Amino acid sequence: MNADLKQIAANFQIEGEIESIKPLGEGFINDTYYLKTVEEDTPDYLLQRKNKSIFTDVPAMMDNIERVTLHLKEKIKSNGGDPMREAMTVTKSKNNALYYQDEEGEFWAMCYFIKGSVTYEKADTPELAYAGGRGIGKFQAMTSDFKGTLADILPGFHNIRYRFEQWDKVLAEDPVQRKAEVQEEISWIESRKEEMLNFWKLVEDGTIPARVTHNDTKINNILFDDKGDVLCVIDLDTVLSSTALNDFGDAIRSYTNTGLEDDENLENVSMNMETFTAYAQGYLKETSSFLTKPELDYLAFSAKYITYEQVLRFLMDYIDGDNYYKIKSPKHNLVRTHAQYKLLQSIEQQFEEMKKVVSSLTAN
Ligand code: GN1
Ligand code: MG
Repeated sequence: MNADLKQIAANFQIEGEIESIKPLGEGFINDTYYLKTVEEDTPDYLLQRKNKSIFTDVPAMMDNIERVTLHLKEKIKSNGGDPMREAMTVTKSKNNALYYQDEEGEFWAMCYFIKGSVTYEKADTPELAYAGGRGIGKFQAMTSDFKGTLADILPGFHNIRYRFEQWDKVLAEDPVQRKAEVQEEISWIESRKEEMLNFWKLVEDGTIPARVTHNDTKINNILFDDKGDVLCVIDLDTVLSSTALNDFGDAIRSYTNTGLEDDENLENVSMNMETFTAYAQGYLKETSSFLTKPELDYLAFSAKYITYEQVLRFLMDYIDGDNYYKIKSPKHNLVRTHAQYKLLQSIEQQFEEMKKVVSSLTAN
């Protein structure tokens, strides 16, 4: 075991003795480790080094997480649930802080590992998609009366107007001379600009309301139990005040993809209508009582919006010289761009059908 990691972990209020600390998962942003304790009756933990070049205010981020999870726990308790299993629990440092900062200035945070929980990289069955939809739906239902404001720790995160500002800047600079090579890909972004801005205007003028949102609802950010029901939502780094549509759209981008997010074989990639329907069913079961008409009207569109945004973000990172996402090969961000574009095209082709599904699920 890495001695430094053990030293870092020792700064948190851990129950039990550390047995091992091993790297876990495929996150693109933070580094995550699984900390196992020796004793059977003490919890295991997840230790994370937060990416401080992306999360420039880790204390504010951790404060958002703590306030949202405490709110969730109150709700779960009053519903007779188990707050330690149905919400994430932050483990504090020995100084009672929500993070620990090491000598190099790196920020570390810890949370309980929920025993018996399972994560998936793909939604292989409609049942799993239905359960995932209910999970995010419940999260939004339980936070719908959250009082207070969340710090905007990632300004402009799913704001396409802000993304276009970044985009124009990166294209103007073309720092590693890759622009010439991706002219076609650039046209995919440019040709849909207006459509995306027209939607975002409705968020800006309040037609579509702001709520507590997760903002990173891919399937591997949900913990399921061994029966396939959702236990809780994890990876709360991006909890922000934004539109609920981002959470629906990002989940559809992840759950309905018949291929991988970075599939090299584009034949594998498409939007699966059955998975879409199942996710929408689960989600609307929990949320249709409080979502507004404009939100319901744009629910299907949000899948287009977030998938488009993801094409833009991967392509922009490629043109910028791969500074944001971790990559596994030199053209990884370009491979991701192509795979997500294929998914976007598939969503566009099935868009009318998607809207019909949402209408039929919300008609009463
Ligand atoms: C990142 O950290 P991770 O892998 O859960 C990213 C998301 C992207 C996603 C693409 C803070 O999420 O916005 O949609 O990769 N998170 C951040 O898979 O940028
Ligand atoms: Mg994650």
